[in-house]
Amino acid sequence: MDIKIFQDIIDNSNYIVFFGGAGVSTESGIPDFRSVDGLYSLKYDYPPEMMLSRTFFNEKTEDFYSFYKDKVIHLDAKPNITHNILTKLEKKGKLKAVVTQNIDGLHQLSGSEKTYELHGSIHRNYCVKCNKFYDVDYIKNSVSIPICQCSGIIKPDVVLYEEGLNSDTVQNSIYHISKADTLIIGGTSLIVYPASSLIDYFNGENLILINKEKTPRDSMATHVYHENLSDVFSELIL
Ligand code: CNA
Repeated sequence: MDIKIFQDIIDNSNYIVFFGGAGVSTESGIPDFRSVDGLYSLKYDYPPEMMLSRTFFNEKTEDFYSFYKDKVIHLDAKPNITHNILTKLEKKGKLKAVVTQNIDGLHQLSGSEKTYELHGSIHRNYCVKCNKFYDVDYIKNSVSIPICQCSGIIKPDVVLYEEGLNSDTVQNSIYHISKADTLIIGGTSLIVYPASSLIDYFNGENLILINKEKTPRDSMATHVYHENLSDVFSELIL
C-alpha cells in the first residue's frame, strides 16, 4: 500500500469532505449490509430490505422492532480510529464535512461537529401522533413496540426503504461535496441510491476511495485503496 499519495493529498488539501458508509463502523463491531458477515447474510423470515421498509414498519411493527432492536441498534459500539482521525482532521480545519449513510451516531460521539446523516439516526425517535422525542434507550428498553405517553407509536428518525431523504441534509451535503478539493469515500458499496449519487457533485482535484471490496465507482477515483479503513488511516501522520 502506497500511503504517500494519500498523505501528500491530505497535506495539500484545505477542503476535505469524507463520504462514508457502514464499512466505517464495522471496526467498531457494527455489521454492515453487504460484507460476508453483514446483515444481508442473516437468515430471517424476510429479507433485510423488506424489514427496513416503511411498509414493513407500518404493517408488521412488532417484527420491525424485534429486528431493529436486535440487529440495528448497537449501544456498546465506540468510535474507531477512522472516526477519530476524521475528527482530528476537522479540528485542524482541513476536513469541512462528514457525509454519512450511517445511522449509528459514532462520528458525533468521536467529536465530529459537521456530520450530515443522510439516513437519519437511531438516537432520534419521534411519536408518529404527537411528535414527542424519545432517545434510543427508550426504544431499546421498550417491551415489543415503543409507545408514546399519548399512545402513539414511536418511529426512529431513520430513513427506511420507500422514504425520501431530508432535503436540508441533502442540500448541505451537496454544498460541501461540490466545494471540496478532496473527497475521501470510505466503507461504502456505493450502490444505495440516491445517497451514492451525491458524489457526482464532486468537482475537485483528488478523489480517494478506500473500500475492502471493489465498487462500481472505482474508476472515477484518483486513487483506490482496497484495504481496511483502519490500516489506511492509522498510517497518516497529522
Ligand atoms: P454496504 O452496502 O454494506 O457496504 C459496506 C462496504 O464497506 C462494503 O463494500 C465492504 O466491503 C466495505 N467495508 C466493510 N468494512 C470495511 C472496512 N473495515 N474497511 C474498508 N471497507 C470496509 O453499506 P453502505 O453504507 O454502502 O450502504 C448504505 C446503507 C447501509 C445505509 O442505508 C446505512 O444506513 C446502512 N447501514 C448502516 C450501518 C451503521 O450505521 N453503522 C450499519 C449497517 C448498515
